[in-house]
Amino acid sequence: MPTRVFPTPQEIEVTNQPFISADFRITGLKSVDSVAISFLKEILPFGSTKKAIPIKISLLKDKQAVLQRSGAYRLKITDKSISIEIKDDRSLFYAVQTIKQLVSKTNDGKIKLYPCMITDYPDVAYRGTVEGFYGTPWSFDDRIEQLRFYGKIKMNTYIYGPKDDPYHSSPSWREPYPAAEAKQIEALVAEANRNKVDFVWAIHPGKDIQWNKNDSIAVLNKFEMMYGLGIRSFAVFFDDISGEGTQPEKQAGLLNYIHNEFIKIKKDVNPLIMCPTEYNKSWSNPKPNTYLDILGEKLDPSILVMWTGDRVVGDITLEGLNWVNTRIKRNAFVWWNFPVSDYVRDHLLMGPSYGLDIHAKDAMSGFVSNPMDKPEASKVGIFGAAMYAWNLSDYDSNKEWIAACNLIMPEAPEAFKVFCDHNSDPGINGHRYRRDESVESKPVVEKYLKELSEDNFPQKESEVLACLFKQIAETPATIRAKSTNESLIKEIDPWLIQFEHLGLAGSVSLKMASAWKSKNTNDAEKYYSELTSLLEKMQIIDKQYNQNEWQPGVKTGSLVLKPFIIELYRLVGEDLKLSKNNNLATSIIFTNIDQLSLVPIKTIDNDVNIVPLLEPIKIKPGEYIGILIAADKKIAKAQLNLPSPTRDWQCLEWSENGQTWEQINGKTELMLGNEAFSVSPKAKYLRLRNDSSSEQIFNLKNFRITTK
Ligand code: LOG
Repeated sequence: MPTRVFPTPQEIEVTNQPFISADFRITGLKSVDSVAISFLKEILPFGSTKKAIPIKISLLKDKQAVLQRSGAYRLKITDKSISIEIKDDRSLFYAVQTIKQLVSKTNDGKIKLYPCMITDYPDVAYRGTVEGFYGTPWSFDDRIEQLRFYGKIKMNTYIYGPKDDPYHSSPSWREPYPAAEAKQIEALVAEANRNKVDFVWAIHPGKDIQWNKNDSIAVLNKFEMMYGLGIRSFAVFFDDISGEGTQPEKQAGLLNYIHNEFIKIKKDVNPLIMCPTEYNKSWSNPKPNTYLDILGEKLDPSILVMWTGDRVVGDITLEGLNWVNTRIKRNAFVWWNFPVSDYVRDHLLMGPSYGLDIHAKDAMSGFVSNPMDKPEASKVGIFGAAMYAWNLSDYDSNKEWIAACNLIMPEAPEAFKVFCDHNSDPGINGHRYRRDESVESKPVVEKYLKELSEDNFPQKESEVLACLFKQIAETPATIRAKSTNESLIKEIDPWLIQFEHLGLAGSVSLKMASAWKSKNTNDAEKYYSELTSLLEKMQIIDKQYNQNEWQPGVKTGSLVLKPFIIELYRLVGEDLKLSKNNNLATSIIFTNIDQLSLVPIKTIDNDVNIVPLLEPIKIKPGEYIGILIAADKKIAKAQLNLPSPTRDWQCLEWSENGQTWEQINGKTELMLGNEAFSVSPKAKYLRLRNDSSSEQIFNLKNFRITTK
């Protein structure tokens, strides 16, 4: 049998009797896409002998609606002829991609093909990615490679919207790109076209837009400039803004203006896409006739509206889509925040793309994944998204995850799977988004600990886990030695280093527990101290690599394996009285704002920080945000940067017991600065409270305490 065709075609019948040929020729339609044809010529040898198998290209005659979709094709291969029926250029390109997957070569270089009949079309019209994360945007080379990858997996949309491109957002959205960058965009558009990907250029003007003619024209002018660079698809994002820019009537007014004055006038431009300010259910005003309904009512029906689901980061469900679709009066264009990691930068999200409803194909107009700032590593998650959006009912996240690992690291697929399997969960985060990790090892770890707690030695589990940790320790070297994908290795390098140590620490922890259980105290102590230095080494790696101001460090195996090792370390240490007075008490966030309750605290030596948030935070009257410091610490100083449009609501206070509070006067002006100020030596708590009678909004840039 030939290898599998991906994404899974809607209808496919393949025989298992291949034929062999060394010669093909094209007949039928003459004016077809030359890119697809030259690509076909790379796959199949073309000649003109009598025996050449004709490849006939014709238009799909079927009037079935699904076969009228862009990209639909029918491919019929027999040992006498190949017929490709197409709807458009994209169809031919996809049919050729499919042929490429079906072809194999004989020893003497001839082509081996299996007769088959495939009828294929996408379930979702727009499928792709949105480069929409915060942090360093992808490079030019990264993007070229992504566009080629999308062509292979039949994705047709790349939305360009990196938050940290100043020409996409404030301050420079009104300005043209500098010449060198403009040239690169032109080249990217050309590559996108070759791969039948719509390069959608997005603007993010809402931070400082003025609702007047000048700024409407400014958006239009910028779009005109981008049109000049070859862009034929446009988007306007209003996410993560506050104040003036958030008004739905004004947003709809601008978008309709762009639709009428630009999109409709240019005959070759795709429908406009917008990202609303209330882009997920948890942030939406549930009352009727509010933001989403106003957009639904006012926006031209052709404008596509993006949506991240019930939460910023979460599953996509039919129920959730139905909820928003009713309000926006159209099918939502899904912006899936996976595998993006800009809110958990010390983790990699390499696991399966699951949490996607396979019954939702008629409830969405598009489906794009927001990836990590690491383009190559993101391919695992993106592959799943592509398979899902092409054929929902066939989608199996685990099967596609395995296929992704095989495709992305064909030189070492097993090692790559091990790496991805234990680098999936984002850890505790403000979005409360967690992912499965170490799925097969988890029950073994649980059984192991249960047996230990019942005073048995889990011999079988110990052996299984010993194998696993050995494999983990060897995985980074295997990946480095075998993979030819240098960019990928570079992206994941810190995690490879940490992963090796995780494997080593795991192996030692098992030996330690085994010696301890068999009352071999000498060996147990020896392994204990070996484990201590490995754990210290892991801490050093965490402080040395991937340092950034958000979530610095390198976490791996953080859902199952690392906690397991720590648990063994604690058990043995306590029992043998070896623990080095590890003070487990830590500082915690002190807040009654729901959105913030799980936001982690980052402690480095005496520096205690609330991990900053990307999006603005709403604070109701009486709500507060602060820190309760670790039991054995004292507050030396504090430093805050919590910008807000107004400041008279901000009441800064400290407490010794969390019950009675003392106000710190005259400090609110510091809220915008970065100057440190001192706090009473008795303080254990420091918080900022909304002392006004209305809801306020602020950005959590810096909330830092220095302890002593
Ligand atoms: C941003 C996005 C960011 C993502 C994950 C949307 C529509 N906007 O909270 O730029 O990458 O969440 O952190 C967002 O998702 N804001």
